Amino acid sequence: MFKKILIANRGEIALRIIRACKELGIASVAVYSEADADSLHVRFADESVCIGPPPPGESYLDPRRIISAAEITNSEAIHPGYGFLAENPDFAEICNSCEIVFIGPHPDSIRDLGNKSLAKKTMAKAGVPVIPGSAGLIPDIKAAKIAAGEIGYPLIIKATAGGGGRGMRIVGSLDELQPAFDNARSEASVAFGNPDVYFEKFITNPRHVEIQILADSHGNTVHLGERDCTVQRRHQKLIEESPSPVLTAPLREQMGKAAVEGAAAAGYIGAGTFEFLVDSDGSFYFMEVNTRIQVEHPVTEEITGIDLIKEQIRIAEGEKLGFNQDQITFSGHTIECRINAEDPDKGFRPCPGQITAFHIPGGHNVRVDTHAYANYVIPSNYDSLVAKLIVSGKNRQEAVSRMKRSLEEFIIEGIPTTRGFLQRVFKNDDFIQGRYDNTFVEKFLAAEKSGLEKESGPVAREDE
Ligand code: MV4
Repeated sequence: MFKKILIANRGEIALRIIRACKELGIASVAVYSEADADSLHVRFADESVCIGPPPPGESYLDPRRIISAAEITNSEAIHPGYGFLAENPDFAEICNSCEIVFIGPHPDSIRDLGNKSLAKKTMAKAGVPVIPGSAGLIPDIKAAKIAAGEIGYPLIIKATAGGGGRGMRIVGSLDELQPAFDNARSEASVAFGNPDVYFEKFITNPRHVEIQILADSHGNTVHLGERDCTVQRRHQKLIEESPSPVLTAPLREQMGKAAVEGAAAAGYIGAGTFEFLVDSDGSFYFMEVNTRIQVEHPVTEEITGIDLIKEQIRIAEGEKLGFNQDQITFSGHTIECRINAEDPDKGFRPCPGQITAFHIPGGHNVRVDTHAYANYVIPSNYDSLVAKLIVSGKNRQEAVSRMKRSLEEFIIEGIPTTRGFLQRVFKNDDFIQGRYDNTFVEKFLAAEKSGLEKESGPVAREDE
């Protein structure tokens, strides 16, 4: 077993990893920037090292500073959390060459799955359904016209180095093709240092449903069901839940099997997430693999009872998974809301600053993952996540009602947050009924603006 792990991250996820280390009897090392000296991850870790000034490039994103901190503290392994260096194959490689275990997949897996066009080919070869589109990269406008002729319109242009919605272009007709192709390539070149793009048929009004997998280094791979992350705004997830309101048991089994077979075919080791689009007639298509622990992982932890961070650590130690697919069971319903320091009235613009009052909701089946506390100052250098509110119930109706109650109890003063917006979503009849697609937030905001959005009445009692 590892004696000491360095956490190359900050905020709630650093705390989450420190908690797992404590329960496993592993010492933890926090790294922090000058902007995070008063952060809870620094207080709760066994040791801490200041790694530089507030800009991420000079602290959390600099492999040299992280590796130095690991070496001076004799850390045997590094957990990267999410964001920052979590999906950087070069960093994973540097860790391994310094004889520090990178808690995550092999660098080659991160690199190959980070190439979205290659990942799609790998998955198609493994029998995973993929979105119809070009066989690979589209090198020039001549190839673009041929591919577009085969795929038809509307189509979507995606950057192979992109992901999470960055660098995409929807093309409605032939006359839009050339400018969209040129713009997509130059945007991808600037954003990712790689202009390569591929084409797909554009799926209208899909849902984003992702499958969590775990794979050990002994060839065992399992899935832990799905998370429905359809409620997003500009590719930022706002609400995640499991089970997905649209998945039937056979569909869950098919998608789970596809993810497990895809992971096995890629030789994947560790925790991973297979993202799928589910269209309005229940067909599912692979999109991409996230090779990190995700923000919304607690949703899966609550419905399965499995601690995903501990599993990541055990897998990195070379242990076998302690369960097989049949031993993984799903119980009840879990919903997560992300509470961000953003002003929904001003286009969700980030609003860092001092939290003057902070009270978290409690009671049965309520979990709050946060690094915030009263008088904490949210620095302006990092993301705006203040807290994840995760509630569970015996069914969706109970979880929805518990989320409403918990959002009401949550007090955050001093900064604008997304709490009030979330409260309004939980009064929307379509949301309450689980009827939503990827255009939900946009339409909800438009309806509110025009005064058409009306609250649903009181939720029917369960015995009615
Ligand atoms: C798509 C799509 C429609 N058709 N691909 C957005 C996130 C990134 N991983 C891929 N995304 C999409 N890919 C095809 N072929 C629509 C989206 C999309 C989306 C998907 C799920 C949830 C919200 C979304 C918001 C905008 C676009």
